Amino acid sequence: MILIGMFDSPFVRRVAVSMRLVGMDYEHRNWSVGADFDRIRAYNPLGRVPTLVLDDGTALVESAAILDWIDEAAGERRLLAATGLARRNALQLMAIAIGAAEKSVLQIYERVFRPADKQHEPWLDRCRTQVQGGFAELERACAARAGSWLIGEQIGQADITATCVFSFARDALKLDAAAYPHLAALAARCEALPAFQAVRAEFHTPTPAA
Ligand SMILES: N[C@@H](CCC(=O)N[C@@H](CS)C(=O)NCC(=O)O)C(=O)O
Repeated sequence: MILIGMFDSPFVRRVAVSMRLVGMDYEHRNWSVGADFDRIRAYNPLGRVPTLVLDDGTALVESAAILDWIDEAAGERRLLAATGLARRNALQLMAIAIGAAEKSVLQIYERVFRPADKQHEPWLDRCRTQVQGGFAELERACAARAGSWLIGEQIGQADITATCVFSFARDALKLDAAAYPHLAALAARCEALPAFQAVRAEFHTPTPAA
């Protein structure tokens, strides 16, 4: 299998961490959404990452859909409960985290892909408010489960996604981690694991292809 995308992306990283945690091997293509846009489009019509190319050549796109496939293939090692309240609660936390990630990425793209005179501060402020709202909600969930995993008794997809998004925002947006102490504690616990350390990358500002 081939995983396309850089590990500074929280979407790519949550897929990479998950594959490691369930024991799946992959080759990595460290392609940038800026400079390698055309190479990525050869596998994904949207030109986005993550893209996971299966051994039969099928290219899976969109991190949630890829994680769904990983969980199905992982069987008992799955990272998201198959049914019930644990699944619903985890999906809600993941949705909040991913929403915060999308609004973080949009702030970066406003600066990278738009000329300076076309950047719109009120839009950036709205994104910042949304990111803060998302992290505040995750902080409440982490505080309620302090010292434990977000759902259940072992690490799961909610922990992985919350950590990948939080670490990304801290690196890329200089998010004030001290404002979210319980989330920071969860992230520190996850980041200490080999599966996270193996796919850690400094944030790299994409450069649009010429
Ligand atoms: N909803 C998508 C979001 C993926 C995403 O936004 N990836 C970024 C990299 S962090 C990307 O491909 N950006 C290029 C673009 O959207 O044109 C997912 O979960 O996979």
